Amino acid sequence: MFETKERFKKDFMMRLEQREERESLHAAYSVLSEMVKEWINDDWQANKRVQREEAHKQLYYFSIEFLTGRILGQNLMNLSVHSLVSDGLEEMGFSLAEIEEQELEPGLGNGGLGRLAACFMDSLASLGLPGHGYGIRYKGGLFTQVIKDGYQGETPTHWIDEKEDWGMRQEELAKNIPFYGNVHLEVQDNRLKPVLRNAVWVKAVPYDMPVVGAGGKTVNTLRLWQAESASYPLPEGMEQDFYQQAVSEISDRLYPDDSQQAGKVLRLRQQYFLCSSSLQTILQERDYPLSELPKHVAIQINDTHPALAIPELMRLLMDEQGMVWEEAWEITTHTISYTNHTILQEAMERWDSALLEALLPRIYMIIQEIDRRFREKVLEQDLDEAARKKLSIIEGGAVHMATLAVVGSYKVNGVARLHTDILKMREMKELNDYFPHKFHNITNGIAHRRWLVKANPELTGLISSAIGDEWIREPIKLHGLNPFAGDPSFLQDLQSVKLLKKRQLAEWIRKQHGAVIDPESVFDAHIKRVHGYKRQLMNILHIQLLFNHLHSDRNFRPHPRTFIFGGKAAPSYHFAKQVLKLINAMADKVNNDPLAKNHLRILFIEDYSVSKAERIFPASDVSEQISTASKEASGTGNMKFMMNGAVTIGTYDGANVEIVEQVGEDNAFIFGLSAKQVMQFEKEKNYFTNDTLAHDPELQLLMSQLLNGELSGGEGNVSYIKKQLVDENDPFFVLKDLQPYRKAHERLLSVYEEPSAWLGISAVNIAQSGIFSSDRTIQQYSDHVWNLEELTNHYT
Ligand code: NTF
Repeated sequence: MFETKERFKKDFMMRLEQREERESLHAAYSVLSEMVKEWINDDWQANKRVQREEAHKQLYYFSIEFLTGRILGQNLMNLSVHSLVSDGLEEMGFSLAEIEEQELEPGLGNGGLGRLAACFMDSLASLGLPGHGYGIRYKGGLFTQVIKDGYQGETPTHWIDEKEDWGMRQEELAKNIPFYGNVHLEVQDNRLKPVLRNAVWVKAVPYDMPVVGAGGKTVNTLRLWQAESASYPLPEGMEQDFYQQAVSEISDRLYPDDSQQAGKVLRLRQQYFLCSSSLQTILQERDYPLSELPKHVAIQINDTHPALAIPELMRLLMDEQGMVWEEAWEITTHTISYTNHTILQEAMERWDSALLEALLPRIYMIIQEIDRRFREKVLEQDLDEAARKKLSIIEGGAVHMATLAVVGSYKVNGVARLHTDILKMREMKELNDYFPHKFHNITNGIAHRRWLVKANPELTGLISSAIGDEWIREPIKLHGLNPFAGDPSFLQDLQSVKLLKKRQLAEWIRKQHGAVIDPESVFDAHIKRVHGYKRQLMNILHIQLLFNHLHSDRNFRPHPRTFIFGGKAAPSYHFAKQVLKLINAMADKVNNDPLAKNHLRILFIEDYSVSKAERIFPASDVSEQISTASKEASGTGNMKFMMNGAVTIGTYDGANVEIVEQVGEDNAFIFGLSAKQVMQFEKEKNYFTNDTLAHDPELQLLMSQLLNGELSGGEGNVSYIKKQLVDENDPFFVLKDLQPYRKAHERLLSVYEEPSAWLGISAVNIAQSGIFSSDRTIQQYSDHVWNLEELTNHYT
């Protein structure tokens, strides 16, 4: 099919001609994706066979989110036929880019956590490692953001087109999951056994998606579960309609909260649904003795959302397989490992005990027993009451999922060095003292194949023309680019590529949003979820400072800048929604101001998504990574910008620390409070907004402009913003860091005005970005946690 261009053209046309609406782009998409699926299928089946026959250890990555982005283009690229197909289509009068746009984008994630899972899938397959994903096939992905009068509205996103789905329904592999009911102790086979009576059963049906690695040989599986009615009798008194409604809810939609615990029973149902169906499958598919499970299987839980895997594996091993507690615990705690992705208190999962007990009575019993046994052990140590509390799984009427996750796994990792240090020294200090060898760091990474090779073919070409293309297989070899940071002809080419990507973005924005932006201006991008700690507010306040400066000082006429924002606010997060409105209101004001508009532009990109991100990263000059130090566990957007040659303005937070370590302080613009200072203020509770405002008339003016509506042109309510900045003493230190931020921007702009210096910095950023490939991340997980072996047929 894809052996030669001519063969591809012939096959493609033959199939297209059989389609009813053969003129439509959608038909072209349908034919092309059908061909790719067929092409992948042989290798997929072969891979499954080899992985079974060679008894390779398998990794299963449990995650409540997989933010894959569009799939067709990614597969074409990893199959190494992207340019063949693109050229072939062009000769027949089609555009591959337009065809790719036909694919409905699965938005099965909120942000970094879900996207990380998708990058990991790509790296596992590309490294030839047997690693698979288990997740949920939400019918509604993350909501579509619609901006009306500057406000965010949300509409449901339905991404599933059953006919075109990349997932294959595997009816015969369905599993049944019990909820509610009561546990009875009954005598079976001469021993007392807990039996669940009167449960409500839900059927989990898997949809399997092939995950093709680079080179096309390794094809792993991403299995997404869909909830359906089970053919079990309903508990007494339950109506069929009610049941069906409750069942379909489970995989109906993704929770739209990023860094915020929802605490809703539906979310808990989703979590158990994922864990139980996945674990049942793993146990049933095995052909080795159960006691050897840890030798054959590694399970990674992506944050605490799948932490119920721990008591569920215990349940299956004891209640269904007849093991005793000690043996089941030994196996569980040698199979499961846990990644922590946040220390924000509001994101820490704590489930109300009564709610958990009612929904999952047997699971709750097991959690109680894990807690009881662990408490007993802890009592053997000489610890004070406060420390003991921190080591309790059930505490204050709630189950602390992070504690459960740590106690029940053999390794726990944070996602950037600073984050892991904070976990070990502060957030989970007591647990780390108790389990000194469990905690370790593995810094996040990104799939360079999607974020550089696919998103920026022009830059990819330039890099390869300078240093060859081995870096695509081994991204650390981007180091070879370092000497080019002083090579004027390379830098000129780099500038041309950036300008081209900026023009492409500007053109797309003109078409999509009707807005005009100037590719000669500095593109300064802040794209991520809207959140207090990510400080979009600080960015917008800084723009107002610039606006004031322009109007008060005739000599201040800075190089034109376009401030690009993109991101969604959780629907119930009022503060974030006010910030979002403020950005749009400021955009109206600034973009229409006769003086300011020559120097400043603000653009809010509606409904930020993976595919939009693929356009923005390559076109950006400046990467805004300005979270309050200590709050952003890692960040991964920072790495995507860097790899595309954007320069970081940011705080010493998350992976920014390691980015600056790679490029050196001269090649990034760092400002503001350190994590240590922030944590000190938090501990002593001795920071007051007024201390910052007292000696700063500029900030006083800014605050009055914010509060009297002048900043937003009289548009929008800022009550939540006021509450946070004034009444709550600015917990994210927006005002405290504002002047240092402004100075960092001044330094940045002065370097930008010297192209050779700026481009040199940009080149160093690209050259030093290889370490942030998720290939490196996955290799570390494999070496230090999972112990996987490369498949033998990889790259043959
Ligand atoms: C996110 N965590 C962190 O906030 C990001 O800093 C990090 O880059 C990603 O995880 C991936 O590790 C979450 O979304 C959650 F759910 F943990 F709050």
